[in-house]
Amino acid sequence: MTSHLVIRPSHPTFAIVGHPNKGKSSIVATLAEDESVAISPDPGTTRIARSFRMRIDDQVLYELFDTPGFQRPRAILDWLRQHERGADARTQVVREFVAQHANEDRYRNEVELLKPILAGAGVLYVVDGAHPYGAEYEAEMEVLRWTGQPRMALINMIGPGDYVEEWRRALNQYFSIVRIFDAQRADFSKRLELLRAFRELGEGDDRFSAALDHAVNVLEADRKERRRRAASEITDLLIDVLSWHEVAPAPEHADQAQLVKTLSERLMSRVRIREQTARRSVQEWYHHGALEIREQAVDVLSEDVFSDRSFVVFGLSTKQLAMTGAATGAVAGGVIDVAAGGASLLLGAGLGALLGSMGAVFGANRLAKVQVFGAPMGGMQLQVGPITNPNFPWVILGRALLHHRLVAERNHARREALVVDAISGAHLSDSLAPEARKRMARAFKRIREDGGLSAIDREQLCADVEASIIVA
Ligand SMILES: Nc1nc2c(ncn2[C@@H]2O[C@H](COP(=O)(O)OP(=O)(O)OP(=O)(O)O)[C@@H](O)[C@H]2O)c(=O)[nH]1
Ligand SMILES: [Mg+2]
Repeated sequence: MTSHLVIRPSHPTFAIVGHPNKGKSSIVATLAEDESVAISPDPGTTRIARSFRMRIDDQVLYELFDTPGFQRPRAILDWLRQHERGADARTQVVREFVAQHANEDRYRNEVELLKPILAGAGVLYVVDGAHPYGAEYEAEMEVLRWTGQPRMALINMIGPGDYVEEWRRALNQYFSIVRIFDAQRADFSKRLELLRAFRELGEGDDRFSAALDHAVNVLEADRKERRRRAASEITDLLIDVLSWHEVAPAPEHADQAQLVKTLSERLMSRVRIREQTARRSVQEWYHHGALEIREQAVDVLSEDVFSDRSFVVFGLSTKQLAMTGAATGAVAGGVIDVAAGGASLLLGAGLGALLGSMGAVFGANRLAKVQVFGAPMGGMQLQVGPITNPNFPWVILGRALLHHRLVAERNHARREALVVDAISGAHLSDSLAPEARKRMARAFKRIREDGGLSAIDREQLCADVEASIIVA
């Protein structure tokens, strides 16, 4: 029964249609992973039909048309019935309706939403299962039946009510496939499920189902690829922030405490910026480039990376650290531990006086190594960094993993800022096997000592980071 299908583009196309304000655009945003789709509580937000293509690597997997809601379904249906000349001519009559009313403001919405359907798009009719069914929807469903295009109904749930069963009874009269799909909460697996259901809309058209199978395969492979890239980005972030240091000339008469402070701040600022850059990359891969992370007292992701709270929430526990340290010798030997946090200070000539002011200079965290040495051209140099606090890399890793998880799970229909509380952040220790933890601790130590990692060690660290990413 494919004779009524208009010649399709090489990828499947769907028109998302329905009553105003029922989540049509939200479904488009979710399925196309597009944060630019206009969504709002005001009915009539979408005013013209607009196409959104789901692309991976410049390959279009499918195309969705966001459309305005029905305005005068009864009036159209009356018109169609008046012009009826047999079931075989119904699609043609719809076409005539569009041709004759293309420039009429009265039917602007209907003309807009019918155009992509008449051009061959499958119909996805969206209703709100949280609100009761009403006879006013019948005209919409009947008009859609007249188009003769394959049709599926999606029950979205906007709010707490549950009228799914009555909706099902009504929708089954008009649609061969009826599915519940939560526009805002549907995760990746729910989206794939829906794409698999779309296959049935092809009604035996092999090219159509093959294209959707292909889309599912590409999306699954891409999901893994994003995870791999995230792991690689997080690995480079760790290597950067653990190897960096700041150096400045330190003349005998200089205010060295002030100099340490300045260099520390410079180093910390670079770390913060680097973390932001990593986050932005991850968000872009998940098509969440504009996602905002809201500053809130309870929001651990907007918590400063150097705050005590970050260390408690994201770092390893003292016991885990001690075990890790014992395994690698990371905190043992040769250095003076100034603070309980594990800072190690190598005191250079003339720096003894600094010891007393360290607390003020580094705040509560006492993070980095401070050294003074002779500059190649004579005189002294002061170096702050690399950051030696043993918990610091775990804090960076914990924050990056939580950020990744929230972004990967984030549905594109949701527009409010990403707000996270500490409770939702799974602690690092949950996702790291002890062996991996020891291996990573050794890598962190090597980065700090050697200023980087060999290709092979980097690969191992990257694999350990990837394994610790919780799959969304
Ligand atoms: N809680 C909740 N709200 C939703 C859901 N889907 C949509 N909304 C909200 O409902 C409102 C309308 O959503 P849109 O996606 O703009 O609806 P639309 O059907 O495209 O609306 P028009 O373009 O105006 O016809 C927005 O405020 C959405 O955030 C959902 O699954 N759950
Ligand atoms: Mg809309």
